[in-house]
Amino acid sequence: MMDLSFFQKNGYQVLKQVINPQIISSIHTFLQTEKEKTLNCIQQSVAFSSHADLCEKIAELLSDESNFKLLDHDLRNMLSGHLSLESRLNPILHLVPKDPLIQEICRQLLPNKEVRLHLPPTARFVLPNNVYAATPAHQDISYNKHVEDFFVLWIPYCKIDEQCGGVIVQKDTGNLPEQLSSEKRQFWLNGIPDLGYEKIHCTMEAGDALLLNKWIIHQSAGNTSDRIRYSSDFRFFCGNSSKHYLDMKSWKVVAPNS
Ligand SMILES: O=C(O)CCC(=O)C(=O)O
Repeated sequence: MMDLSFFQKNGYQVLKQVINPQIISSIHTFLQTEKEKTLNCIQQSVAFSSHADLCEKIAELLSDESNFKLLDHDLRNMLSGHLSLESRLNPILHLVPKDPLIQEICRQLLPNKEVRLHLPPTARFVLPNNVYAATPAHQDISYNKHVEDFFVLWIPYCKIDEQCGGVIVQKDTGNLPEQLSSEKRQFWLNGIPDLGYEKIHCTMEAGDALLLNKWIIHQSAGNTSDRIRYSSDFRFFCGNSSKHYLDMKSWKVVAPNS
């Protein structure tokens, strides 16, 4: 049994070296290739000469929110560092839920329940200084109203240090009720105002994973390094869902109302 008591008490926990190096390497290679496809797609709408040039253009666009609102949803998704839906639905990402250690974690956190994986997982490539690829402070409950009992596993495919960014959690918020005051959103939901909790940047090595419960307030830390940050997050849940999920017994994709 893995010791998940810190998570149970605090709503987050960095799990050291729980993801098999082969899985990290296969998914990392996949994400690198898919990132190229995504950048080619972006190039058709926003011409850029380098990653730095693209990030400057994104920042420029962002400086006028009304401009940004006019952009197509898929383009905004890509500009915010998300890979395309097609990439995120690739079964290579199922290597994570299929791993016996991950299944053990699921059994421990959702005992005696049929555990399912929300589809698609999120898969991100965060270019250095892409200011738009950053989630404001939120609780995952606010983004996941379609499932009741769930937890998130955030997995980086590179070293996460002070410069590369990643996830900042707010200490002592693991049992806080939902703080969202309005469902209104531009792209991200409006950030939760600073409530004064201590902020902890979860630095990690490739192979580590970050567990988050649905209440913990967290946000992205910007990527100020010269490396692209690759990560994915998996939402494991039990019970019903009104969206697609992966059945973790039959490994079949289940559509809503089927
Ligand atoms: O990857 C990130 O930048 C933030 C991830 C996050 O906030 C989340 O998974 O809810």
